[in-house]
Amino acid sequence: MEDLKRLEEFQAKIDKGLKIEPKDWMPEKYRLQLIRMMSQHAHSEIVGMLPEGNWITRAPSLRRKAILLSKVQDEAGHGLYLYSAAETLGIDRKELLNQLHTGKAKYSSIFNYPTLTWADIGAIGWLVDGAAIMNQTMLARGSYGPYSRAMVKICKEESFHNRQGYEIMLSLCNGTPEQKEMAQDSLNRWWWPSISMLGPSDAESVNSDDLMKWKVKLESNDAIRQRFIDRTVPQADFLGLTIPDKDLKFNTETGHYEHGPINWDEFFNVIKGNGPCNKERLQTRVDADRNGQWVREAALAYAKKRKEQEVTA
Ligand code: FAQ
Repeated sequence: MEDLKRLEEFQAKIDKGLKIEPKDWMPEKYRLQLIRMMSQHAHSEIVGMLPEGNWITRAPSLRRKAILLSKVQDEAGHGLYLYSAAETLGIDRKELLNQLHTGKAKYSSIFNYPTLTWADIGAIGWLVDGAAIMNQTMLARGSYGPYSRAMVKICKEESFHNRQGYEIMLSLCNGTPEQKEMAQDSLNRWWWPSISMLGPSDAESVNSDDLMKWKVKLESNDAIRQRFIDRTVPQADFLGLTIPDKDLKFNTETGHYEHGPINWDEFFNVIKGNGPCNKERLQTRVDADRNGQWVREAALAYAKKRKEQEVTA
């Protein structure tokens, strides 16, 4: 009875648009859903550094290199905010990382694709950050205080990432025919993974009902996907590039673009660990964790020593 009353009060608070804070009562399922989603998000930011990091040493100019370095560092910062925000739910960062390294926790499907050319850095900023922003501006209005607040700064930085990506595409499309071809090839490879990264169709989304009832997600996966497509197709037109979807057409009655079938088999195969780069990405993270162990130990030993010195002084 007590729990039922608390549950009603909790839902009433959410329905009023109030935030849930770490010390507030919350149903266990809400806590676990948030840990799942926020940690998956944090892991995505950290693993997401890898495909772009691959091009830092090969950026075509000092300006491009400085921008890319800054973007990749931003992603590290996003991961750290999100791990901190997830820790407010009573789980330790070590445990979260352990779940990533053992394959128990997921990270975004999109980062299991390779970055084959410089144009892929443009396509990631334009499409991947573009899709991420659509989703994250919604999450910034979500019910859990620490998550929604982390999203505000993250979204501002993602907007810069999105612009830098589009600017790379614009330069390539205004360049030589070979450069424009490189941009088109990149769009061909990143389009479908970018629209599927927004999650399975509403009919297949197992978590949406709970998350929407609790206003963690305010819109469904398909609604966000539609908004992303509607915004991105005119941008491709402006670049003079063709979206690789022969069924794509504008419906004048609904005011939306209709798209062809998404290959969900490929999506589910990637999230099961069988994408082109899954094994390499995970191994890189596991190695980075192991190689950084001595740094963490040294930092903790130093902090302990300083504390001891302060006590004796
Ligand atoms: N990849 O029931 P739903 C970024 C899983 S950040 C892998 O619909 P939900 C920034 C899902 O976990 C990108 N797995 O799930 C950046 C569930 O399995 P589970 C990451 C996915 O939670 C840019 C199952 O499928 N953003 O890009 C994916 O209601 C450039 C059924 O799905 C976030 O994480 C996927 N794409 O909706 C960084 C945002 N989609 O866990 C570097 C926060 C679904 O039950 C460079 N997350 N699954 O075993 C969300 O908004 C939601 O979790 C969704 C999925 C919308 C991703």
